[in-house]
Amino acid sequence: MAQLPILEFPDPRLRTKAVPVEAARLADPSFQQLFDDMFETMYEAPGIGLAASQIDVHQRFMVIDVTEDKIRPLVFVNPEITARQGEQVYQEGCLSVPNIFADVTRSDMITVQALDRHGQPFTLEVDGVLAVCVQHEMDHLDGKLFVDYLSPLKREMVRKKLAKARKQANAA
Ligand code: GNR
Ligand code: NI
Repeated sequence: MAQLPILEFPDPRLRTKAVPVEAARLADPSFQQLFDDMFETMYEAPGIGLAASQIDVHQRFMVIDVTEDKIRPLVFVNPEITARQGEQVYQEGCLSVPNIFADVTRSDMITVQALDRHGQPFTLEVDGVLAVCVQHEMDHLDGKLFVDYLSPLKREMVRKKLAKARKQANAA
């Protein structure tokens, strides 16, 4: 097991559009190791989701566990949202935009189809924070970040705040 470094805004690599996973690759032990390492990285952060894009792997998969006790680890490979209903506003954060939080409006309830870590297709109807997280991670796979929903002025303030925090961390 290993913790992986997480790319941070405004790293241009976070803007990469991820390509579909070839399902045959899931039989590869190194791919399975990657899932385990992503869960370890997410749990240690701590976070409730992690998209491959954030660890500089530009293929369409992500891991999520929104439970307090790490009892529902979910892997989504090649996820697609097939239905949406309603709207919800949730205060989001992102491991690639540390210590920044902002309200984002997304679909309230979604149906998502994906492959699990072994290549088995599944369909899940989700709402609440899990629905938020699925949409947030799928945005990463398209090179999109939650700060993109903010005004350009606010996004620039976020960029400056992170640059300052990094500078201070390096000076210490
Ligand atoms: O850990 C995370 N928490 C979170 C809170 C509100 C909305 C979305 C998220 S996802 C985030 C982890 C992350 O950055 N995933 O890409
Ligand atoms: Ni994120």
